[in-house]
Amino acid sequence: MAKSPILAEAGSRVLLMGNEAIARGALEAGVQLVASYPGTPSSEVTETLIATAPDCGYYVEWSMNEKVAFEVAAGAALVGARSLTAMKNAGLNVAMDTYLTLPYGGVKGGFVVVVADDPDAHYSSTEQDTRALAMYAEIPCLEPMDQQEAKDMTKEAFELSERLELPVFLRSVTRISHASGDVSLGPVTADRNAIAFNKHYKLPYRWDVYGAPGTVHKHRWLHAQLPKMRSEAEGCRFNRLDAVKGAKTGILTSGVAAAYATEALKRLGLAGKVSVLKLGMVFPLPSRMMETFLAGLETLVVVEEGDPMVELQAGAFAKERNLAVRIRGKSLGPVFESCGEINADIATRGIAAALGMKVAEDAREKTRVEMRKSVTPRSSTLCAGCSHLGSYWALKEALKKHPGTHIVNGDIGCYEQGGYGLFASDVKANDEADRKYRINSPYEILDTIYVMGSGIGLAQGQIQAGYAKGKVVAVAGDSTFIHATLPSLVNAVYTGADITFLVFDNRWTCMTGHQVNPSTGVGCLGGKTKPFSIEGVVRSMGVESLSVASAYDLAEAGAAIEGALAFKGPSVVILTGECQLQVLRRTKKGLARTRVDRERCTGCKRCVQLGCPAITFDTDAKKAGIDQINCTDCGLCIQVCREGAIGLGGDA
Ligand SMILES: Cc1ncc(C[n+]2csc(CCOP(=O)(O)OP(=O)(O)O)c2C)c(N)n1
Repeated sequence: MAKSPILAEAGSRVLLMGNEAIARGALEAGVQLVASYPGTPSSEVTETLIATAPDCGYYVEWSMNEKVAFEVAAGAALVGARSLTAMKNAGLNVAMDTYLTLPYGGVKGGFVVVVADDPDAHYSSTEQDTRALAMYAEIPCLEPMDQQEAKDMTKEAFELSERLELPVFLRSVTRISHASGDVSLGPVTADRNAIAFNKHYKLPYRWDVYGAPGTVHKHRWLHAQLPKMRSEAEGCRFNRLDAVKGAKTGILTSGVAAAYATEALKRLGLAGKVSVLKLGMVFPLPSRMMETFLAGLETLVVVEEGDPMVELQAGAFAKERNLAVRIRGKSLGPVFESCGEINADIATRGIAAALGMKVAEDAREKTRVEMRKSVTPRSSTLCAGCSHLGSYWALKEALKKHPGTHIVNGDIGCYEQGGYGLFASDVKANDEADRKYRINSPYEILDTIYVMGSGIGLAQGQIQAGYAKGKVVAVAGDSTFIHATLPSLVNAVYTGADITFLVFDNRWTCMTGHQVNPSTGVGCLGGKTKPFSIEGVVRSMGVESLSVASAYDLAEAGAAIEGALAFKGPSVVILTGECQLQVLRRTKKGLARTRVDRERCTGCKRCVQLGCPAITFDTDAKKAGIDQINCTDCGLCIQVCREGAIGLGGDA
């Protein structure tokens, strides 16, 4: 098999996805340890480094959550190793406690924290801009404008981290991480930092935030690094000033937005006519460069992806120096929307608006609108034969047996699609009378969804506040169970909360691309791991009502859920059923055998309500059907049909 392009020779130019480019940068830097938790759009950084680990020889793991990952990587840096952790925007929130404290003592080996933000929330619960959190932690923040910079910055981030003895933050975004571009490669080093430990390395009790001379002293040490960081920013080759003599207009831009701004200036005929400062290090700002850039400017347009982080820093900078420049961006004299992501069109319109220029109507926008009309609107669905379909069916049937308005608290994973709501236009918002339990679609069963692990905590608050008009339920997948629900489950047992918690155990971290976790029983480099039992963990926490049922056996799953709902106190049901995509990959099964007997089918659509995308419906003949390519023969629709019209009739 051809060697991965990630391992191509130094000097070659290869097409890499941004996340692969980041991984290559880490290889060129001689990374020694990688610990991450998956999260779109960051996962391929670590997936790539898992694939190259056997060739390049370093330690890599999928950790149980981002806090653990951060700590594993930080621990390695304390003993001198070059280490990297990668996570999505929300992942940083989970790591926050250690993340904000570690800089007080800094690091010895280079430590790079890669965070992939998701402006426009393509795959996330929020659009949060984590650059502000680099500033908050008082560590340097790098932001690549393309895949080449993603590679180069990652490599140099390790060196910067060692010069400053601080973690270095590398902020990517979806359009860098998941887009591909040409990248010229440098050499992959075989050099490795020596591993050693010195309790008083350069400072007394260096790695003990409480150690003498105390926490404030360590904070002071961190502040003392700021001038060094500033001088690094000044010399940073990713900060580029193209000053135009006598220009009254300046464009301040960073990261992927710099690529959009460059395109916008071309479209507006402004290239070479306005001064441009492109930042690759967005915290701290390069003061001298900023002074040179801003001198004589009347208008400054800030083009950036995310919050007005550079803009507000520039505003404070100009104010401090009494500069008369008028700043236009997302906050000060806004010319850009403050939410959603930007692109070259938006950058063009924003710059034009700031400068009072007219932009010709974008023909592509018209085409886009036309194209959208010809696309059938669809919500995303769970996969054909997904075990979550069985779990949701069993849950809704069990809940139907109890009167009242039940609350089903969702969580994050493939099963969050249980709250995607197919028919939002039918819903009368805020109309209490219309708040009926929409039980017919598995895509409308969840009432709350926020972040990983939040469902089981919310459920406890609802019940402890006295909610008594229905049952209170929470659901979470196996990876989410391990990542973020354990303390909450202990809490429920401790307080005796009358909630039912369903664990949808499909053995993989599916939503983010089938990464392994302890319930998979396989390590990230292959090979069996110690058996991990969700059941054993739940039992050890003191949960008295605990059952395990197959999500593919609707009678068994239904009975288990009914038993749990009837129990007074915290109850847990583990619904098992391996992800069918993984089963299919292993078994390489051909066409499905499940068939609908059209004679028997009454067209009642009960099978359609299962929500499986392999079930079709002929609206003229009023008969259900099975898409044999998609169907996995999971058997759920066979159990759902009351007419006995579906069975394993076809040829294998
Ligand atoms: C803090 C945080 N980290 C990572 C993610 C990315 N993410 C979304 S769902 C998920 C886990 C999904 O696995 P599991 O709970 O087993 O459910 P499945 O998708 O397999 O049904 C992850 C890691 C996230 N949304 N938030």
